Amino acid sequence: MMKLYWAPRTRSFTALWLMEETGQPYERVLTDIATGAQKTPEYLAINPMGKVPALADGDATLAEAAAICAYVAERYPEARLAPPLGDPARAKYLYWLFFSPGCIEPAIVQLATKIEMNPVAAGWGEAQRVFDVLDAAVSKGPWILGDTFSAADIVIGSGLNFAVRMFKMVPPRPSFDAYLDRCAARPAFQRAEKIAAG
Ligand SMILES: N[C@@H](CCC(=O)N[C@@H](CS)C(=O)NCC(=O)O)C(=O)O
Repeated sequence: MMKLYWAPRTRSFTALWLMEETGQPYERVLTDIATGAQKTPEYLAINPMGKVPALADGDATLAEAAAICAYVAERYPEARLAPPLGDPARAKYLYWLFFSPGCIEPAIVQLATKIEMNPVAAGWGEAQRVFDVLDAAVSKGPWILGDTFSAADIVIGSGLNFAVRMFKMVPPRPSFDAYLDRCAARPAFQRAEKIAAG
């Protein structure tokens, strides 16, 4: 059984939502970041960054919420959380999976800190453009790939939920609200929210 290392009210929510969507049993290992449990030698052997979430699948271990989503979606193909190899939808699936850590996360940090960056040199360009691109993508709906829900929605949806609804670092937009309402209506999202509340 996979083991998910998590802590309440953190980015662990992404991995909790993911595991709940799979319908597979998993063990939750509470890793209390308030007590430094994420910086013990045992935990650093799993995630040398000393952050949650992390996942162990037998001897295989990994961290980074988006990577965990990609890994689990492939391990449980019957959960249909990723377009299969060879499906053209995989191109956009991978694009959005990487867009979150590559563009959304740094854009959020830039908005929160107001640090000026050269948009040509910064990999995410301009924060405003990141959210305009995302706005256009989620406006079409219902999901980021159109009719098919995927692990990319878990990564994008939990990131937006974190930034727009929980921490109010990104101004709301009608398209974000409608998309987040669709995410929040999923039973797996609701179960994960209850767990993540601690
Ligand atoms: N890039 C990581 C970020 C994970 C992260 O920043 N986790 C925070 C909680 S939201 C954490 O574990 N902080 C504890 C620490 O840094 O000591 C991911 O996407 O999984």
